[in-house]
Parts: sequence; structure tokens; C-alpha cells
Amino acid sequence: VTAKRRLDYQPPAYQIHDIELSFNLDDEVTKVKSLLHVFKQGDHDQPLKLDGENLTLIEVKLNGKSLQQYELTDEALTLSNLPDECFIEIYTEIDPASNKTLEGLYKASGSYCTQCEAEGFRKITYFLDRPDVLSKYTVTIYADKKRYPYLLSNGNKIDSGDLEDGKHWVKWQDPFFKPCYLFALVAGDFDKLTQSFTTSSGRKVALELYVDKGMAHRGEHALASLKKAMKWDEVVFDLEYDLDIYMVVAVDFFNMGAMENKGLNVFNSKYVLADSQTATDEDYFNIESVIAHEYFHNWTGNRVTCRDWFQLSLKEGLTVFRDQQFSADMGSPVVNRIKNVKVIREHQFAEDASAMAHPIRPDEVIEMNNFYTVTVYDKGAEVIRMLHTLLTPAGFKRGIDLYFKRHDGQAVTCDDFVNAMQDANSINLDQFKVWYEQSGTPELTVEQDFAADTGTLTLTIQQHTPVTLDQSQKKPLYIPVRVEYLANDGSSTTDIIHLTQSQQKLVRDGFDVEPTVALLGDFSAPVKVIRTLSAESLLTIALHSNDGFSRWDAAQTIYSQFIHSLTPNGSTLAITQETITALLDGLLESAMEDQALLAEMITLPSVETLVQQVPKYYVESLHSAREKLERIIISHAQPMFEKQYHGLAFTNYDYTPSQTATRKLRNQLLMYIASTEQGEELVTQQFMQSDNMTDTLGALKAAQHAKCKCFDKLMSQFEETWRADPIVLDKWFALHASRQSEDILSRLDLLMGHQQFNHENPNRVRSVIGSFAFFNSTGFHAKDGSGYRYIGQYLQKLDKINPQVASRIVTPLTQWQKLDEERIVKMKAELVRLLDNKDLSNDVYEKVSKSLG
Ligand code: DPP
Ligand code: ZN
Repeated sequence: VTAKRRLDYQPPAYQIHDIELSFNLDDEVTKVKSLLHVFKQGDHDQPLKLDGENLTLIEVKLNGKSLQQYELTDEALTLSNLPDECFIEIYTEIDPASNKTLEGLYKASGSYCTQCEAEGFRKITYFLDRPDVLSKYTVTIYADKKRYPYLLSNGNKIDSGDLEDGKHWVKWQDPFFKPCYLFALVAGDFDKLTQSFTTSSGRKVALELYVDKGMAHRGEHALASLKKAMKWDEVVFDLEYDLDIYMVVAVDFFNMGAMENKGLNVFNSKYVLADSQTATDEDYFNIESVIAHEYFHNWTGNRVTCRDWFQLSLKEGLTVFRDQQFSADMGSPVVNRIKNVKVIREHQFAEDASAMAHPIRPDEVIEMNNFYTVTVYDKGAEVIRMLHTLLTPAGFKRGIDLYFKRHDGQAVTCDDFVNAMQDANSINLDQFKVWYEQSGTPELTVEQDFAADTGTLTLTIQQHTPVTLDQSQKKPLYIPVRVEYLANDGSSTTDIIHLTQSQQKLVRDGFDVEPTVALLGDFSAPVKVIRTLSAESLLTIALHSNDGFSRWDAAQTIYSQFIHSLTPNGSTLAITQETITALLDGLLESAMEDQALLAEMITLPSVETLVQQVPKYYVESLHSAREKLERIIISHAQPMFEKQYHGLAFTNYDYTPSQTATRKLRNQLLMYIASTEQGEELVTQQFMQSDNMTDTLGALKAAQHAKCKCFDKLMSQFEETWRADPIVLDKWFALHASRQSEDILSRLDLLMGHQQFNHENPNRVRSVIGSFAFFNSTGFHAKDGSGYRYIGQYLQKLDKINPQVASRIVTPLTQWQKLDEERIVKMKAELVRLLDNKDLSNDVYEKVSKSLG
């Protein structure tokens, strides 16, 4: 196994300007013919080394003549002594029905589909499978007409016909040059929804959504979301769609969320299908955001793509930032910001603290699929957001304009992007580029000083990035810090500080009394802030800041520090029970208008977030401290919770920001109420009366969390209703798998014996095994190591079926750094056992071997 390095990049020795593909689809033997128009780049005598895996080569022709001399290995087909320009024809055979990796061309639930990013095209035919080789595609698909009435590929349909043997064919042509990772093919029988969108310049685009038979009514929200996204990109970034047709196909077997193939997105059906009966508000939200994300890739990813895979954040960080801005505009900016920050604090900080720590632009990769990470995506988006903050929205837009002006149609690097931002704004971003090369979570230590006689406030800020396993040296970063100065009378002013030194002093005059200072408003940088604040100051920020994020963040600090003070980690802040009750009284008595923000502010930090705030993860002690805080909250606020709960109206379901906020608050209140005397009754009542999945699932989650007696009964009822609907049943699987219970492992066995469970379907595996490993922290971290054992053994099996999914789920097993000695030993033993496996995939090998050091 060898790693590739970013600095070893060499431009391709050949380009392939045109590719004509034809597919004769058949379960065991699908015939693929590929005609390449190849051009040598520059003057050299290097051979043409085409990537290929799991292919049966039948014949190669050079300029129409059968070629006998070539070199063939498991990974490549190498042709030597080629002229400067030539045509190469390659005949291969593949077996889509037995392809369980869901990468390349595969058949599942009766349809054929492809997934090529990052390096799946090489499982379809021999090719230069790298993103800096851009070609024009013409694709002809042959298949049985009855079983596969729809034959789809990228671009425009240019011809079609019927054959005598019951087969038909369709020919597609994509006028845009693209890398092969954006190639797609789908063949199957679907329900089809058609609508249209007229672009700002007046072109009419056909929007086509393909879903499983009988599911058409669940596709409306996705189509409506697509139109909103298309409009938004025109209004905010002047970016218009460029083909006459935009297709989205929903499939049940899919490794990722969705894929932005040019003109033919392929989606995991859970990010397409929704109606009020089957989808929660969160599902509606996710669909809107993933539909938008893939659509936005048409410019940031497809029109301008990555030069090499180390640059993945070029398109992903930027596109996540764009979808976050879109979601904020469609709903509540504050609640969206909180959502983004939770992902960073729960998962990205954990990644940075683990052996998998890597910069948003990694330097070394064994298996590219392992780098579709929260770091590349979400920290990547935070880095783009910092540019947006530093340059202002107008300056950012100027940078984007220049980026497209310079690079449309090219495969470029992260540096090219930052350079465009820099050149459009007359600002030096050299130091800012360190964000791309440096891993780890920076820490800002802040001290505040006030001279009452002169009214001068001094903030001394030190920045420090702790070393990570991949890098022992860290440089100071360019960090925008949003600061709010809150006066006693409730007035406030804000500043953005540009932090560039390892230590910086900021002096501000003109205060009559010392203000309360809120730092990192709107989470202006992906960093941790360390400072000693009084309980009083935290309460002031939580109740009076003008920045919704800062309010939430202060409340989270109050909760977290109280929890930590009950564990051996301790806390330097003096948060007492009185602070907690003062916070709750302030929040609940003041009839807060923003119900969604209120819901967030009375929600405790997750265990995952708490772990990232302290040096050690004391499993039992952290859990019981968190539970103790919950009991304190309930015993103090129960009457207020109940009053609020009963004051919230149940209305006929509609996915609107105000209804969503109400349901969010209702279900958070129910989480608390569930463990009181009235709990059983209210939970059951909500479950019975609910006309929508959000309130239904809210009731179940509350019952699970509070260990209500009614839980099992309600769950059986749910299962009876939804047993034929796997996407809905995934919620049921996940609730069972994340439940705290002594016999959780035998329950997991039962779940996997369920009729709807299927080890080959990533959604099922994630909802049972993933939920357990990521979110059942008491079960997974069972003291005797049984949780680790269970996951380790399961992953050995799963790795043989689908390495990509196995490698995702191995993540919690690699994050042993903060645990106690006993657990570390047990976890590592599991990792060693995995590593002992002879045919371990590169995917799992890379993560496991790194985490064993
Ligand atoms: N489809 C994945 C995404 O959009 C990978 N490109 O993030
Ligand atoms: Zn993406």
C-alpha cells in the first residue's frame, strides 16, 4: 500500500479530448466499448498508462487496428510508442450485478447506476481517471426496453431507437468538457416528475426527477427545492444553469448523500423523498440543502473543477459554504449557524484531535474516499466563510467573479481560488493560506483588562494551535474575531479583529463602565476560545447579546462548565446551580419570540461536544454529570416547560420556518417532560395525535431518552405501520440502536435479523451499526470492551462487502485518544485485530494503521 503525495503532482502526459462510450447492459456481462481521441502533451516518450480495476479486457485497437502489444496489470493498461495524436478503442466486460462496493457501475434494486467520484470510473473502463483530464462525452446505452425504459446519461439526448430483440438504445452528448468523476449512467424503470425553470436570461430548462415506482408524490419538495436553489444562485452569485435539462435520480443503494454528475445528479433516496407522513422537518431541511448543494456544484465543481484530489476542498468547502448561505436565507440564519457549529464541535474537532487529523487540503492520501471528511467539507466551508467575513459579501462576490473569469473550464487548485479572492480585493492573503496547509484546532486564550480611570479596555489574545499527529510545527493563522461590547443599558457595538500574531493586544477607549465582551460572534472562526468569564457575564451574554449565536454559545458554556465541574476534569469557571436556574428563568419567563433559538438554548451540549472541551473523557462520570444537570433543569423548570408545551398549537402540517420552530421547541420540551410524572401520558398522547413524522418521532425520541415504559409499545406500533417502507424504518432502526440498555448487543443482532435489514444497503447499515458506534456512547464504550468488539467484528465482515461504508464507521473506533487506559487498551486491541486481516481494504487499512501510530 502506497500513499500519494500532494507535492508529487505532475500534469498528465496525455489528454483525452473526446470519449465515445457504448454500454450493452446485462447483469453478468455488461459490454463496454470506449473510443478515445488521445493527444500527447508536449514532447516526450512516456507511455499512456490508463487506470482500470476489476475489468475484463477483450481487445484494444490503435487507429482502427487491433493492438497486440500492451502491458496489463490489476490496476492499469499501459500503451507505449503512441503517436502525438491517435484513436484508441477499448473493449471490456464488467459485472455490475455482483458489484457490492457501489462504486463504478452497479446494479441494485433492479436498476443500473454509477458512482464515479473519486476514482470509480476506472471500474467501468480503462481511462486516465484523474480530475485534470477533461473530455467531451458521447454515450450510447443499449438495454432491454421493458425492464429499463429509461436510459440516462449526462448532457442532451441526441438520438434513440428500438432494436428487434426487445432492446432499445439512447444516445447522449454532453457539450461540456468534464473529468470522468462526473460521468453518470442510469438505467431502470421509474416514476418521473417533470417541471421547468426559466433562467434569468430566459432559457427554459426541463427539470426531471426519477423516483421508485409509486413514490412520485414524495418528490414534490425536492423539485421545489431545486427551483429555489436555481433562483438563489442567480440572485446571489449571478450563476445561471447551462444545459437544457437537469435530471435527478433517487436510488436506494448509495454510499454518499448525493452526487453532482453533470446534468444527471444521482441521489440517495433519503435526500429526495418526503411527505409530511414519512419525513421530519429535519428531512425536509436536508433535502432542500443537499439538492441545493449538488446544484451549486454545477459551477463550483463542474465548470471549475479540482486539479487533483488533494484540492477537494476547492469544490466541497466552497459548495458547503454556498449551501449553508442558501439554507440561512430560506430559514433562520441563527439556527442554521448553530447547526453548522455543532457539526464542527462534535465531529470536526474530534477528527482534528485524532490520528486522522489532516489539513483541509491534505498532503498525503492512501484511499481518496477517506478524505470526504468533516475537515475537508465543514472546516473547509468555515475557511471560505472567514474569507467572506474578511472581504465583506461584496468583496467576496468580486473574488468569485474573478475566479470564474479566470478559470471557467479548468481544473485548478485551492491557491488559484485564494489568489482570485486576493487579486479582486487588493489584500494580501499569504498568511490566510496557512488555513489550507495546517491541521488542528487553534485555541485563543483571552484576557480582559479594564482601566476605569481612562475607560480603556484591553484584550490580550494569544493564538496557539496544539500539535497534531500529522504536523509537529504550527504557524500563527489569520483569524477574524467578531467582538461585541455589551453595555449595562443593553446597547452594544461590534468589531471584527484581524488576528495575525501569536499574541496581540487590542485596545479600545471610551467606555464609562467595563462592558461585557462577547467573542467569536456568529462563530467567526473555527477555533476554541479559552477565557475566564464570570457567571454574571455569561448570563448577560446569554440573555442580552444581539448576536443569536453568542447567546446560544454562552448558554452552552454555562451548561458545559457546570457539567465539567462535576467530573475529574473540573472547571475554572464558577458556574453553580443558581447560574443554571437564572439562565432558565431568564429564557423561559421572557416569552422569547424565536422559538427555534429558545429550543436550541435549552438543549444541552451533546456528549461528543463535551468530550472535545476537556483533556480526558471520563465516560461514566461525564454521563452522570450530564444527567445530573438534566435533573436539576427538570426539577426547576418543569412547570414552565409544561406551560410552554401546552401553549404550542398543533396545526396541520406544513414545512414553514414558523411551524418548524414550534415543533422544534415542542419536541425539546417533551424531551424534558418525558421523565416527569406526566411524561408517559404526554408522550403517548403526542404520538397518537400527531399528523406528521416530526411530532411522531419527537415522541419516540423523548420516550427513548427518558426510558419511558411506553417506549416499546409505541415502537412496535411504529414498526407495524412502516415495516414496508425502509427509509422510514431507518429512523426506527436508529432509535433502537442508540438506546441505552444492558442488552444492547443482542438487540443489535435482532435488528439485523429484521426482514428489511440488508448488509448491502448503506442506509440500513448506517442506521443500525452507525447509530450505535457514533451515538450510543454508553453502549459503544461499555467498560468490558464489548461494544468495541462488536463493531470490530462487524466491520471485518462489512469490509468485504463495502469498504467505503466500513471505513466511515470505523471512525469512532479510532478516536481513543482521550479515553482511560483500560478502554484505550481494549480499543487498540480491536484495531490490531482488524489490521491482522489479510485482505483488509485500503480504506480501512489507512485509518486503522494511522490510528495505531
Ligand atoms: N457527492 C458528494 C458531494 O456533493 C461528493 N462530491 O459532496
Ligand atoms: Zn459536494
